[in-house]
This record gives sequence, C-alpha cells and structure tokens, in this order.
Amino acid sequence: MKLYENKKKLKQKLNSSKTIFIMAHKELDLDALGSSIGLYTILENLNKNCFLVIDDTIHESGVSKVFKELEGCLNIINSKEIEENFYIRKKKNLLIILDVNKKELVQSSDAIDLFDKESIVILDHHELGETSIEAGLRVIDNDISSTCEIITNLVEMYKMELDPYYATLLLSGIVLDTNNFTLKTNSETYYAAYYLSSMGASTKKVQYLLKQDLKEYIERQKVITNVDIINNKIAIAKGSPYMIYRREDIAKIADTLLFFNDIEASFVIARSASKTIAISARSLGSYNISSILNPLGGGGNKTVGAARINDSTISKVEAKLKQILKKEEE
Ligand SMILES: [Mn+2]
Repeated sequence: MKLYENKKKLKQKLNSSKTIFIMAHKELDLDALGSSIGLYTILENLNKNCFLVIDDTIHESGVSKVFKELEGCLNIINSKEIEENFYIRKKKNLLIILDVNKKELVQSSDAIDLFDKESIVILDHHELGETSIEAGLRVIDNDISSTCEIITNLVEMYKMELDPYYATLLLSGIVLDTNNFTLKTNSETYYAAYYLSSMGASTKKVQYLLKQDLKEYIERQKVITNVDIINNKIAIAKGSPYMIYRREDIAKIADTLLFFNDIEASFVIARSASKTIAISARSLGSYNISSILNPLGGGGNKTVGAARINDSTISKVEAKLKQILKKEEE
C-alpha cells in the first residue's frame, strides 16, 4: 500500500508544518468531503492549525447535510483567504490536496501557486495525467477504493480514536466510491469499513447521507432507457440534447450499465455544459477504455475513462465513437 511506503515522509511533512490547508476537488462529493474532514480531525489531534479551503457555492445533497450538521465546528475559508491565514514563516505552511491531482479540477487552481512544490502533499486514488500538480509528496494509489480509505489507514497509523460521526463520514466516502462495495473493493476495503464500524460508524447514517434525489434518479433512468447495445456487449446511452447533466451523474450511469448481463463496456454521452459534450466510459477489462477515448481527446485507464468534446453534438460524438469501436472490433 502506497501510504505505508510513504509513511515516514508524510509524518515528516506534517511534523514540520504549523498551518495546514486542505483542499479537494470542485463539486465536492462525500469522498472528497469525508476525507477532508477526517484529515482535519487527525491534524487537530496533532495540534495543527487547520483550514478547509472551499470555493464551491452549491453542494450536492449529502455534502449540504454534513455542512449543516457541522456548522461552526470547522475552519472553512475560501481560496482568497488563504494568504491572510498563512503562518508567519512561509515554510511552515502546508497544502494537502485530497481526492484529486489535476490542476483544473481542484477547488482553486490559483491556490496551488501560493505554495512551493515542497509545501504540497497530494493524497489521492485517481490516475496521474499531464496536468497533475507537482508536489513534494504524492501518495497516489490507483488500487485503493477511495480517499476516505486512505484517510482511514492514516487514522489507524496514528492510532487515533475517531468520534463515531467522523467515522461515519469516512465510511460514506467508501460506500459512495465503491458503489456499495461493488467496485474497486478488496479485503483492505472491507477491513477499513470494519475498522470504521468498530469506532461506531453508522450504516444507517451513511444511508441517510447518500439518499438520492428522486428527480435526479428518474433523469438518470431516462438516460439508461435511451441505450443502444452493440454486438451484444457494448452499451451506449445518450442524454437528452436539451439537458445539462452533472459529470458525476454521467459517470454513475456508466457504472450502472455494467451491472447488466453480457455488457462488457459502457459509454454514456451527454451534455455537461451548454457547448460541451461529455463521455463517461467503463469496461470490465476486455475493452481498453483509454485507447478508445484517446482519439476523442479523452483519457483514463483500461477500465475507466472520460472525454470532453467542445462545440459538438451528441449525435456527432456518437457517430465518431461508433466508428472507433468498429475499428476496435476488426
Ligand atoms: Mn474519490
């Protein structure tokens, strides 16, 4: 496990810092927020001065519930307030980036420039890419279920007791990113869940935090009904051309399509901004998603990937994708 290999270096970084800023990706989800708050608790126990840097102004429902419940308990600032909270000796400030490693996806890319490379640590489970942020320490573990699992391991490493509420938050990130322990789940994931539950994490509460919005659920189901099956193995689903979908929803639909008999790869094409078409794709391993999405300007790895195409339409993107898939089958 990557965290254990870097244990010494990470402890060193934390020990030598006084003020620590925690920042996750835009459009916070429960893995980003759960891991941020979990880390925040660890750092408070280590007597660090801690800040969560959040620029998002709208939050998905689970994230809003947590903010409401924890109102007044956390130092939350926006990226413009970082400098005024710096510790006097600049070297004693540390930025920890969670659940993301690409510059364009963090809450504030400008915030990165306030720190020198050595004062940045990344803890994440996503693939590295061209725009990955340079850091003094990068603990990036593609095989781990979630950033909340990394933070759970960190809690164990420091032999700390967590309040049941914070244990629940960490568990909710694991449940979210594994889609209820169906994706990226191995014995270590179950061990982390066991560990959190032994500290009092509540599955009932996790279910409450992850409750979905019925309307959004129905919209996702509509996309699934608009599916084409190619060669009995590949599912291509399309969103309504008149609707803008959140990237995470497009990804969830792609995940769901893999649950059906015979489907080995899934592609979901939908509008993610007024002039942007997004594709989210998944495979069980027999199709290489990154090589299929490369010609469309996308990326990822063998089993997970995404692409964003500007100034195009759903049907154009669909035609291009089908062409690529046809070549792939030859
Ligand atoms: Mn995550």
